[in-house]
Order: sequence, then structure tokens, then C-alpha cells
Amino acid sequence: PEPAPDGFTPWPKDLEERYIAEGYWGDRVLGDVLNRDVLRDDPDRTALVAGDERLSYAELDRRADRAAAGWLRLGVRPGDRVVVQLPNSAGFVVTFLALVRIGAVPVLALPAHRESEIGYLCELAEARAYVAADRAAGGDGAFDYRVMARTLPVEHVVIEGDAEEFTALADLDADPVEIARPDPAGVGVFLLSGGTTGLPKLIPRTHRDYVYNLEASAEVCGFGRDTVYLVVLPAAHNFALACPGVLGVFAAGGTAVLAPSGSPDEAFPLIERERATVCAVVPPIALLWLDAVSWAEEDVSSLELLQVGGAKFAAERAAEVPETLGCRVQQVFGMAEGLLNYTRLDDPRDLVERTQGRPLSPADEVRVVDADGADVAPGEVGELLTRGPYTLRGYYRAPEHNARSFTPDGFYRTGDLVRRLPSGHLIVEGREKDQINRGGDKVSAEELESHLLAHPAVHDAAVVGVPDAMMGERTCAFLVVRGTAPALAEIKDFLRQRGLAAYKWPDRIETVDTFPRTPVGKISKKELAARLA
Ligand code: J2J
Repeated sequence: PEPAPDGFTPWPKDLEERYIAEGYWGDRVLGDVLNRDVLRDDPDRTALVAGDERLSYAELDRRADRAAAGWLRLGVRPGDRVVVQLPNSAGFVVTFLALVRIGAVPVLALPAHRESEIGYLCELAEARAYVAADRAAGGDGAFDYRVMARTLPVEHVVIEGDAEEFTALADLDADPVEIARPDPAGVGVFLLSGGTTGLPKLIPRTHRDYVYNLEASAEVCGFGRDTVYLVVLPAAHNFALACPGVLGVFAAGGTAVLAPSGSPDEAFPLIERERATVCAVVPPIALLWLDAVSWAEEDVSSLELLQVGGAKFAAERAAEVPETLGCRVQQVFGMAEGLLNYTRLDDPRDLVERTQGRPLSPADEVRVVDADGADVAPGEVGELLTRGPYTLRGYYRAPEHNARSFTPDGFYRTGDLVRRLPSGHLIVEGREKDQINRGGDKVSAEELESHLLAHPAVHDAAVVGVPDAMMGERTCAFLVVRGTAPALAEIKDFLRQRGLAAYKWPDRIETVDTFPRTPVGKISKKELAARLA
């Protein structure tokens, strides 16, 4: 189907009817995720713990309604896009719920993003408003989001903390008003793609597809009222938000506990204090925890399940989790574009350790294909293509990119190379897309290259991944230079000034005279990568 004028590509009618008839899509909207039974029978149950704040289901519901009224009073309307860049705070959760309740569409940026990403997102989404913290927490505490906000093309800036000349997030608080329910078929939230092109892409997720995503995930992961979910990844990332994430916990009636990071110094005391039962991490955090339990003093025995995803988790390390951390491990191979693969809680040990799980939904369609788009023999490696009731049909306002990223019959080309076992479990064997997976953080080679090319001493640039024991991969930039080669520190400083998020900066640079070429004259990244091995 043709994308609608608002840039959203709908599912074709026959599939829409099927997803409704088979019960994948319902009438629920994201603003209704707080478990209704808990709100009615047990409203004082704790929904959210964030810093010194503990909010019950009733309090969180009320705060979200009051904030929704505050956003409406500010002038934000249903359908307006709002770029949200908040840390793991109660403010993030309340803001998300408030915006989706009024039918405004949050564009979920990560706290690490800077002018280059945020400025572009505001333009692309034609955002009405931008909401951020006053300053970055932790190591990068020097960064002041208010300074960036002054450069953004938005009508309203809302700041959590010291707002200076802007609207304070705390002031978006008014007596609840009657709100028109958004259309469950409409776009509820925009997620950010890991990206393979020069510019980040926006992923439209409808209310009904994302509600299905989080509810089905909560069921597969066994979430219930007793679940205490520790959030150590950015809550704005798909994994921590809805797989099952914070929203899945709310749907199940459990408790979400927000941590500032996955560092054992911050996470372990919270696990002990709150008796956390489950946590989602990327492999580098899992490795850190496997090491830290031997010396940490905290009692982490409440943990029942560690979800590991975002990048490949080695079978040997997965095997260590039960003995070392005293909990089950679940591998998660997901993507903000949609498809989620989980190892199941009752899968045999071998599948849990060796595979990255199988699709969440019976309606997920998966193909594994060769370079010509033909299905490979069972068990062979090929590119994973997928479509289903919660996988996008097109990026927002990106027609040319969409023509390459989807097959004519609507399968999303993941760019991941996988092998499928007879059980349906997938093993991630590699990647075809031009992206570096830096411990779960995705870096588009083309995006970084285009920034590097802007440096006066850089004549040409090619970015590749270099294997790393902790991070899985780090980023190496091969440069052909003019005159003196710039030092790594200078390159990083240059990228900082250009407003590129720090996780995208190269870890290493190598200068070369010329690039190796493929027979058709393209830069051979394979050969460049081989030089590093
Ligand atoms: C290998 N590669 C993986 C895994 C993701 C849950 C978990 C992760 C994400 C995520 C997510 C991998 N082994 N276990 O959104 O809800 C790589 C693949 C994939 C890309 C998607 C979730 N898990 N990957 O990581 O949108 O290359 O989502 O296509 O950030 O991460 O990245 P992203």
C-alpha cells in the first residue's frame, strides 16, 4: 500500500482483517497500559520506583492524567510530535503516558543523543515540542540540554529540573480534563532505528501493534503482579520499554524500578533493596555482572530472570548465568522495527544457551534468503526477512530507503544473517547491513563516515567493526588523509563539536594511502576488517 500523507505505511487490508480477527490487534491504546484490575482492586500497589519516588498505580495514573491536561494547556494537540529525551526518571514515565493519552506522539530519543541527532529528529518529525532533562547525569554531567534546546526548531521546550527560561516539566500539571481517545490504528509512538544510512530513521508504531508487542511479551516472559523489573537500559529503548519492559510490567500489574545505569554499584543495591526479580541487559552488562557477583556484597538472590539481548551473547557466557547469578537466562533478539525473538522459559538448556530465541507471535512470518532473495535450505545461513502484526511496513518519510528495506510483498529486510533450526529458533550468525553493533549500541557506518568526511584533513573514510571481548565490537575508522593525520582525540573533539552522540565516535583510527576495492570498485570493508583481525 501507498504510504498515507503523514508518512505512515499501513498494513494491507487483508492482513489488517486477519490480525484483528485472530485477536492480535484490539482496541487498546498505549494510554491504557496500566493494569485495569490492579487499578480497581489494588490501586496502592507500587507501579514505579524512581530515585526517592515510589508511585502506586493510582498515583501514576493520576500523575499521567494531570500531566496530559498540562500538555494540552501548553497547546500540544492530538497528532503533534514531541521529541522526548529524558533519563530513567519518573518524569520519563509520566511524560510518555501523558503524551500517548492525549494522542500526541512521543519521538523517543536517547539521553546520549546530541545536536546532530536531535536537530534532525525535530525537523523530520516537525516536532511541536522537545522535552529533556536540564543536564546529563553521570560521566557526561557537563552536557547541558538547555543549551542545545535553544538551537532547536520547536515551539515549546520543556525541561525536567532547572528549566531556566523554558517550561518546567513539573509545571505541566493541571486538573484532569476529558480527553478524546486516540485511534488504536494510528501511530502511537516513534522509535529510533539503529540506522544503516547517513541519517537516523523513524519507526512508526501504532497503538494496537505496540500494545500487542508488550502484552504478548509480558506473557511469554511470565510477567505478573509479583514481577519487580529493574530498568538499567535507557527506558526509551524498545527493549526496556516494551519487550516486555516498563510498559509490559504495567500491563501485568508488577513494579518497575528505574536505575540510572547497569553498573553493579548502582544496580546491585537496587536489586537487593527492591527484591528485583527480572532485568534486561545488553551483553557487556551481563559480563560485568557475571564478574561482579564474586566480590559484590549485595544480595541479588531475588533475581529470577536475566534477559540478554541487543547484541549476540556467547553460548559459553549464557551457560554461566544460572550458577553464577543464580537465575535463569533468556536470550532476546529484537529490533525497534518490530520482530522479537525470545528463548522460552521452558526451552531446553541447549536452545537457551545456543540460540537467540524464536519469534514472539504465531503470526510472525520469517524467511531466510540468499543474495537473490530465494529461500536457503533449512539450517543454512541467510538474511532474515520478516513481516507480522507488530513489524513496521515502512519508515517514516523515507520512500527511497523503504524501497530498499522492504520486499515488494512487505517483508522487512533485517540485514541480519541467521540460521533457523527446525524448532524455529534463530541463531544470529552475522550481519549484512553496514552497521557496527557496539555492545548493543548501533552505529551506522555511513552516518559516521559522512561526519568524518567533513573534517578538513580527511579525504576519505571507511568505518568497520573490530572484534572486542567486552563490547562484541568496537568502531574503527580507516582514513585517507590530506597532510598530517589527525589524532584520535582530535577526531573525537571534532565529532563532539558536530553534535554527534559519543557512542558513535570511533574507538580507533587507522590511516591508509588508499582503500582496497571490490571488483566493482566499492570499498572492500571485508578486507579492511580482515586487516584488523
Ligand atoms: C545478535 N544481534 C542482536 C541478539 C539485537 C530487544 C532486544 C534487542 C533490541 C535491539 C530490541 C540481538 N543477538 N540477541 O529492540 O526489543 C541486533 C540485530 C538487530 C538489531 C536491532 C529489543 N538483539 N540484535 O537491539 O533496534 O542486528 O533493537 O537487527 O537497537 O540489533 O537493534 P535495535
